[in-house]
Amino acid sequence: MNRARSEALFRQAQEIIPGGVNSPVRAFRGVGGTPPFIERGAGSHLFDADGNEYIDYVGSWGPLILGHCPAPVIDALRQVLERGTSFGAPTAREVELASLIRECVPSVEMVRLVNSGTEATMSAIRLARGFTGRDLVLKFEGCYHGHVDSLLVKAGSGMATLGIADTAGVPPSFAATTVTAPFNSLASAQAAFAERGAHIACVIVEPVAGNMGCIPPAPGFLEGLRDLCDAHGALLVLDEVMTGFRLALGGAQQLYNIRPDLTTMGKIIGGGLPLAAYGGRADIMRRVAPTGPVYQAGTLSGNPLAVSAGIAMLRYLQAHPEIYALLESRAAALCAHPPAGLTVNRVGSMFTFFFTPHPVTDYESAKACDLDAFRRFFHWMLDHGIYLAPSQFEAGFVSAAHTEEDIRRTVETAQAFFDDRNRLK
Ligand code: HOZ
Repeated sequence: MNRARSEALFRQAQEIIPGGVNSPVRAFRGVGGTPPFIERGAGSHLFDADGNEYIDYVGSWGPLILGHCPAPVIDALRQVLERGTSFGAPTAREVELASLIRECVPSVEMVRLVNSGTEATMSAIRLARGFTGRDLVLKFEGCYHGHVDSLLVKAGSGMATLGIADTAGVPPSFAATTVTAPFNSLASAQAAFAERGAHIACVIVEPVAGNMGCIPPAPGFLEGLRDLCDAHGALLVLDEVMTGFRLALGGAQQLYNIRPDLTTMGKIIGGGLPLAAYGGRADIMRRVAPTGPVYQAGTLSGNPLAVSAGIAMLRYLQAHPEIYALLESRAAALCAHPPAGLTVNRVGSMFTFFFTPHPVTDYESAKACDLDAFRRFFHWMLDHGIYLAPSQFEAGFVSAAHTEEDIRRTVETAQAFFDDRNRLK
């Protein structure tokens, strides 16, 4: 596959942008080589600067549940584009989107719109601290909640890919406000509460982890966290940036029947534009300025373009509940017959092929995968026109735009890799 233009662009980019990318996970550091520079997307396919075509399972890292350029979102954007790109003042559309979010996610009684998942989680834990008057946050190893200072402790996603345990630039006193426990270990969370429960403001968790690869919650794990929070007066924050509107219209909390105190949302909620949100119990959300003392703000928050895209996306999903069954069946077909030696984790349209024969249930078991075999598999797939996340520690996403033919081609291409066992060595 010719990637001469991408290679030239990557060389140029590295002169002027750190690592040549505007977010580390795009740099291919975990797999080596040159990332294709993308020119356009259509449905389930991506096209790079050299004219190569790929079936896309990254989906912009989650937002594109309808694929690239879905008509409802693009039409909505066209309609608002010429009326102004930002006002820094309230608009009717923000009320419409907030109401829609509440309809889809009933635990979100009030909501504040922000621009990124990082802003959402940063604001949610500030609010949890302001509401409870406590300082500590319990997070889980391998979960990633954006690049918030105190949450970059034992974090997944790019930190896992680059092998960075704890980032430079975060004062030890900030990191000390974070208590960690292994994902899916309720006993460890119980121990943390037994030791420091009076100081824990909140537990923040990805209900289905997506940032150490896809890892479902063990039965009783989320319920146990809910009980622990209730018993100790802490708040439960579900980070649904990845799972929200994807695993069900009401997110993972609908799927697992868990009612959090606060929820963070991003990705799908903005229809592919920069928009995120945090929301939850009204008595907690009223503590946000200007009604309460917890300050949080943003010039572009509630931006009219992003909000219009978000409304179009959520309205479409609400009007087409059959999409979730379609996603389930496409993703199930993709993951149906894992070759020996591979563990496939999947929840709905989120999945990861882990290069280990053992169950992957937490960060330790994810880190035990054969990263070199993953690297060879990744490049084999890419060279055959299948675009996967360039890291063992990321989830893949199936969209409603993926066709049976896309899935068939992907399965066949993967099978061809495994048919030659030597490729695994
Ligand atoms: N949560 C995404 C990756 N796991 C974020 C993408 C990024 O860091 O650019």
